[in-house]
Amino acid sequence: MGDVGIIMGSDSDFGIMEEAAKTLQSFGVSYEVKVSSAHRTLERTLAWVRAFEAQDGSVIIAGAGMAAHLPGVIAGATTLPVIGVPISSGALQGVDALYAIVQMPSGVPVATVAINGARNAALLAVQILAVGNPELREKLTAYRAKMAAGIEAKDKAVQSLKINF
Ligand code: RP5
Repeated sequence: MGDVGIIMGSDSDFGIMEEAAKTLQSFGVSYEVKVSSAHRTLERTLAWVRAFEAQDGSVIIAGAGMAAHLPGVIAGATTLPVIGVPISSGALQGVDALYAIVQMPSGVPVATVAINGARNAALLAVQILAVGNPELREKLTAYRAKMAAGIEAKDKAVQSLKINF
């Protein structure tokens, strides 16, 4: 049980989706992980959504590859925010999943991140949870500051090469 539900269509998605779990962990956000498919186990997937709502979960991250209807099906079953992660798999390497997830018809949105963008999905989930949670907001501010410091260090390293650009 957790604030964020991470669901994926197959265990073959886990290598990408575990980045979302690791990111949530680094912010101290609770989460649960589920493998369930929209087309192979539809009723089981809907039962999970109902259980997640019943235990007061707040945000769902749904990853799927190929036809990738899992995030849209889940979004149709709940008013909780759903973030979709297109997974690169199959002949089209995630472009199919990206189009399927991002092109939700008007009325039922899925916030879509980049192909394999599980880390950004988790960061967006943290940002949603941080609305009205000053402690989490502070952690996000510190995270951004650390990232900015990293860029400055990288710039310094490139400048020290003394190459004439
Ligand atoms: C989708 O089909 C899953 O999300 C996965 O990305 C893809 C392939 O699934 P497997 O055949 O590896 O189980 O439903």
